[in-house]
Amino acid sequence: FQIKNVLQQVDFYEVLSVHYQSIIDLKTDKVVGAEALLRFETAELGKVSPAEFIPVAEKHGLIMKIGEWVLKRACIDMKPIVLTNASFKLAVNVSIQQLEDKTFSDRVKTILKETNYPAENLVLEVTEETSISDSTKVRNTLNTLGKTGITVAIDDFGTGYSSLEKLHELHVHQLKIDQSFIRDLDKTTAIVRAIIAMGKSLDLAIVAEGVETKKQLDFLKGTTCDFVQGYYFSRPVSLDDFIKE
Ligand code: G
Ligand code: G
Ligand code: MN
Ligand code: NA
Repeated sequence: FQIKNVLQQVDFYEVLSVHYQSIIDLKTDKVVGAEALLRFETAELGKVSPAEFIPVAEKHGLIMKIGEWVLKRACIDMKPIVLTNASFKLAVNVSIQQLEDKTFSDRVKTILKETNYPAENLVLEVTEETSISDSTKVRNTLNTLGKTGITVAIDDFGTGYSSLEKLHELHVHQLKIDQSFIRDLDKTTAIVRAIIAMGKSLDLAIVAEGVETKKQLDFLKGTTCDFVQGYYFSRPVSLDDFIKE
């Protein structure tokens, strides 16, 4: 209730900020991108995780506005980096509700135009849910976005129910293996190998999330996984700290 009131009554820039977490190329060990992660903080409520306030925003019809705010902020923030590193990719999370809105792809295009940010340098991350491949609205939005040159990634892969084959029919280019698989690698080695092999056979780029140890990294270096992300390299940090890193 309080989160809802704040989001409805206060300008987003007063309570929201965007942090960035590096994404690293496994072959070169170089930073090749960053994921934008929303942060919410007020004097009264303190820090509230997006896992808590995003569902509130979705429930009260605020997710489109918040999603546009994050995307625009992140494009402005990352533009200078893209200018000096043409292959740098900014990844922004979007919720299914945004993809179900038929104005979404036009709104994204407008933001890219306004910020003069290249579509080729943007990844939109969609959490894997059953509805992704079944919804015609989502399918249409992903197809339209795919044609603009934007990369579409399936986030938290392995936690939902979509088959890789179904995903391949959508305009999806990247899989992000859910961090729970990396955390429990002792038990999930075979699953992780299988996800990477299947993903690669469908020409998808693979990102492993939640890499926290050298051991996890060394395992992944022995696979054809493309990119890694996690506390071992960097936590999500403010723009200032990200630029310093
Ligand atoms: O950064 P953190 O681990 O607290 O993020 C928790 C969850 O919130 C993750 O699933 C992440 O994808 C999601 N999230 C973070 N930022 C955004 C955002 O800008 N939009 C949406 N839809 N989800 C976000
Ligand atoms: O659902 P999504 O993958 O977008 O969520 C990303 C979330 O995971 C962010 O909130 C980020 O803070 C968190 N995160 C990123 N790297 C690590 C990590 O190495 N370990 C853990 N436990 N969380 C991480
Ligand atoms: Mn994500
Ligand atoms: Na996510």
